[in-house]
Amino acid sequence: MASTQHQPRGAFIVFEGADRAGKSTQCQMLVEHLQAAGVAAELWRFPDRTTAIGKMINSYLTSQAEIDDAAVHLLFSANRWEKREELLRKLRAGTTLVVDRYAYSGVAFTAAKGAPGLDRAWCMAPDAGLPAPDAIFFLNLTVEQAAARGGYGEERYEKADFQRKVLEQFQGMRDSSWRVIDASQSIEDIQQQLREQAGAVVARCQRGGEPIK
Ligand code: DGP
Ligand code: NA
Ligand code: NA
Repeated sequence: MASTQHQPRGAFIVFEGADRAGKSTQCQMLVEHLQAAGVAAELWRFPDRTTAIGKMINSYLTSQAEIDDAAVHLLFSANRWEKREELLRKLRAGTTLVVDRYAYSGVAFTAAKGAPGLDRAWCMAPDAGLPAPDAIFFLNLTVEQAAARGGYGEERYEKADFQRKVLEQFQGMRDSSWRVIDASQSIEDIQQQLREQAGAVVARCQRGGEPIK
């Protein structure tokens, strides 16, 4: 009888949400928790501003450069594509990756601009074929709650009106597989839920996850 042997591998765990939802804090805490529990785990983030493409993206986000909306969208996508092989290599070698933003931010932030022709379908196209996460945690926070956390920063997208549109895009995109976390809870309560849920995903992949595609 044919049976599929699934190799043990690392889990690919993605965090999404609007700015100021607490993703970076929670990702950091989760990775430290996993590592302390003996799990090989790394914290990744997109955009990865350290690459040549990432430096262009950083110039754009900090308003040192103006880049056409479509062109910069493709740069954000290219920044994920250029990390694809390393990402697959790590997962197959058994390392769990906790990733602060991925292609869903890519779609939400460009589609939120409402630029002619750059609808959600157009935005999704360049990311088609990137590895699919094992779990997507969406840290859900209203713009009012986010703003009450001490305000947005200085970067290009960090404005309440724009963040509201980004949230609408996320709501329109998310499906039942997304794990929605109420990000207005305390840091500790959120982390507790993440540890339970992410821990189960990591264990499943360690036992032999579906081959990552
Ligand atoms: P962060 O380093 O997570 O704060 O992200 C920087 C900003 O860039 C943030 O406002 C979200 C936005 N962003 C992240 N990924 C993408 C993407 O793929 N495309 C676009 N247009 N914006 C993105
Ligand atoms: Na930011
Ligand atoms: Na962040």
